[in-house]
Amino acid sequence: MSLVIFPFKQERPDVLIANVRKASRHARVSEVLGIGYENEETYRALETAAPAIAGETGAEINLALQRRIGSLRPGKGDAMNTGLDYFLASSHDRLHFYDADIVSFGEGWIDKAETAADRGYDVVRHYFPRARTDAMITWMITRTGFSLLWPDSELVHIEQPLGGELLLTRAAAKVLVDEPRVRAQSDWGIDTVYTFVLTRAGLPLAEVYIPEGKIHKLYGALSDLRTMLRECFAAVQSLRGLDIGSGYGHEIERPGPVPAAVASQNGYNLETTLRLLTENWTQGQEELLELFPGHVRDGLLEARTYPRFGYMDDETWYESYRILLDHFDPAGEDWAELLFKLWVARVLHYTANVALRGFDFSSRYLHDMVVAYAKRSARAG
Ligand code: GDX
Ligand code: MG
Repeated sequence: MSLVIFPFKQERPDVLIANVRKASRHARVSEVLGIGYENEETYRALETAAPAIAGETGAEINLALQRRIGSLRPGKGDAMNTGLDYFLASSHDRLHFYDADIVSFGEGWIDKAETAADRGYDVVRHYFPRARTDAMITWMITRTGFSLLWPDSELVHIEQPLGGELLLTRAAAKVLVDEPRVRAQSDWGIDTVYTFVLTRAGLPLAEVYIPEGKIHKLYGALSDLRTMLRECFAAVQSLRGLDIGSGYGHEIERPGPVPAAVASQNGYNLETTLRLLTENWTQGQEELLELFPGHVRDGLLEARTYPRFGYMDDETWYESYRILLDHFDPAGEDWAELLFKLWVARVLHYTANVALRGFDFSSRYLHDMVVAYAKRSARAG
């Protein structure tokens, strides 16, 4: 039987409770566990609702607070690692993780993962159609970094390496628990490190396609993603130099038609984002820019008064990323802000030159971009 875990931190209680109910109705699920960041309103709402859901569905519903396991900012990583320990101490065969804020979640998500696991996969990841300007950390940070650093590996081909929706068997959970890097990664870098460590272990991997998409709490401006960006980049950088082996092939379910709502959606507010390039400048950032090619330095410096981004094409992003890998200091505030500005410029360039051309064009472009990065990096050696 399976355990479903929802890590959560101040979410809409009605959304979390509805998701717990849906998961607990599934025939394969005998327990649902919510792992909260702290005992606040969402936590207490689930606590109150749990006995009724258990009565209705026959599944056990439990709550826990995340334990302090890692050494970075206490965040989603501690919650997921708390979940892994709970799972391995239980008698369940399989563990599912899902984000708590998904309004399109359904029993079908569990079905798809269970069916793939029945066919022998130890790791099953869900992937989704996403708005063409969504997933910009996934594409520009994680997938780009994986292509640069491990161009011959399976990592290049994983659709959503940051997705929080996945199934693990006991064997897969054991691999994660035994890896000190995983234990240390208490922040947003957790998804990156899970993906890396599971791939390095060569565990059979399937990705299943969820056609209705992941509809969840949206961010207002790109600035809300600052911390996630910094921690996801630092996680990739921390793995640099590790051996992963070459690609072993994994099953990817073919994507189906994309819902009109996803195909037409824009992921962020352009007007508020443009201003981000002009704000929060320090002398320290200006000095760090000396490390970058002349056109990046000059372009970004001009953005102090006018939001310029025309220089940040895919080639320039590749070069800038290499420099970031060599020099970025995860503890440095000037570095965090400079990384953020470079990434904003890259996202704006992509929006103006690619995303405007439509959903299919953008999807092809992004897939081609990471494969081209991998080829270029493999040639460079
Ligand atoms: N217990 C706990 N503690 N839960 C947390 C914490 C924390 O510190 N931080 C976030 N969560 C929960 C949150 O309530 C939600 O259920 C889930 O983790 C994901 O957080 P959310 O704010 O919805 O993040 P977002 O932007 O939707 O990101 C998710 O997708 C990204 C992606 O697919 O690109 C999340 O799974 C990311 O890890 C992933 O990178
Ligand atoms: Mg979310």
